[in-house]
Amino acid sequence: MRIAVVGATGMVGEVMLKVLAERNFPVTELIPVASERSVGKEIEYKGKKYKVVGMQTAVDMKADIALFSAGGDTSLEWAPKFAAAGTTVIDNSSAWRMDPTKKLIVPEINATELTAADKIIANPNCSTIQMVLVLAPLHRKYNIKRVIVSTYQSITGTGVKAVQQLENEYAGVQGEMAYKYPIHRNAIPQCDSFEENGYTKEEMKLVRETKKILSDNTIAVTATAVRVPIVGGHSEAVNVEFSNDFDVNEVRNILHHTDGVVVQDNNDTYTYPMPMYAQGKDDVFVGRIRRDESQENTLNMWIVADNLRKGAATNTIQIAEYLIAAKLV
Ligand code: A2P
Ligand code: 11C
Repeated sequence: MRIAVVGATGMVGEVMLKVLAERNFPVTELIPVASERSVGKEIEYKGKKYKVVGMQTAVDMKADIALFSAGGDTSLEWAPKFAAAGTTVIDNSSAWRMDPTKKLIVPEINATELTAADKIIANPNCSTIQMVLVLAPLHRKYNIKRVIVSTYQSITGTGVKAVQQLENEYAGVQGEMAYKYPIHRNAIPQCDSFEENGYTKEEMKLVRETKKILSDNTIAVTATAVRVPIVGGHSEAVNVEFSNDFDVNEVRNILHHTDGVVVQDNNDTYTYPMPMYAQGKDDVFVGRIRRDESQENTLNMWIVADNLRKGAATNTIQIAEYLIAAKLV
């Protein structure tokens, strides 16, 4: 497979290169792509150096698959050009996710929706992916009525400039601010900009993308997304109300048998997921699984994942792996 990585010099792009190498993805030719600023710059893949090319050059090279993580505007402008050249685009930005003509894929849940006609495929938002991976098997079994999620999101979701801001604050150095406020010793109840309804874009992604991925508009979702001074991954406190009653041990057992999910749930041994330990891993970790005693048929969980891995690069590459396995590229 001839693979273009669009945004190869960025935070997610770098993780994509790492994950492609780790998974021994069948790359016959790697095409690292970034903005004109980076053309000619060298990146390393499996010990070999590759020169970054610009967008038009990459379109003309007609790769089999292009993995995009270069921001929404770049995707809106360039994904159709790659697709027109015959390249299948898997896009990690928010540009195409809610477009009814595009599929929004978490491979363990809905990859079978894909066909060879899907030339631009959307990868969901990081905080949505980790939540729906846990919700999907529970929805099938107990039918979800409502989800209330509160997130504790890693600064890596904002990008390199946020990591730099935190490091500057640790060192007591003045520098450029990624956020309006200090993030060290803080929790900022705003991820991304606000929408008209008073919610942030990140909160509304959790609402809208969940319904689309689970193919069920009847699921009610409400979210509060908070940025915390953490680098390893996103954490989520998730409260789920089902139509049907459940047994907590059966829930653990279902999740234990769910691909991509690891249950870490034992109070006696203080075992529960934490971003420090999820960092660098491809799984979604779930723990603190307990009945909500304030309401019927309702469950509380704590879900953690590396937002740059399963939340972004890994999920994108798993979609590409599915396309190859299903002979759709
Ligand atoms: P560049 O390094 O040349 O700016 P991050 O999310 O970590 O900021 O990374 C964004 C990625 O998207 C980088 O690889 C960046 O390349 C790339 N990128 C940003 N703007 C464009 C653009 N207009 N065309 C192509 N790539 C872009
Ligand atoms: C964050 N979820 O943590 C964002 C980053 O729609 O792909 C990714 C934004 C997106 O701030």
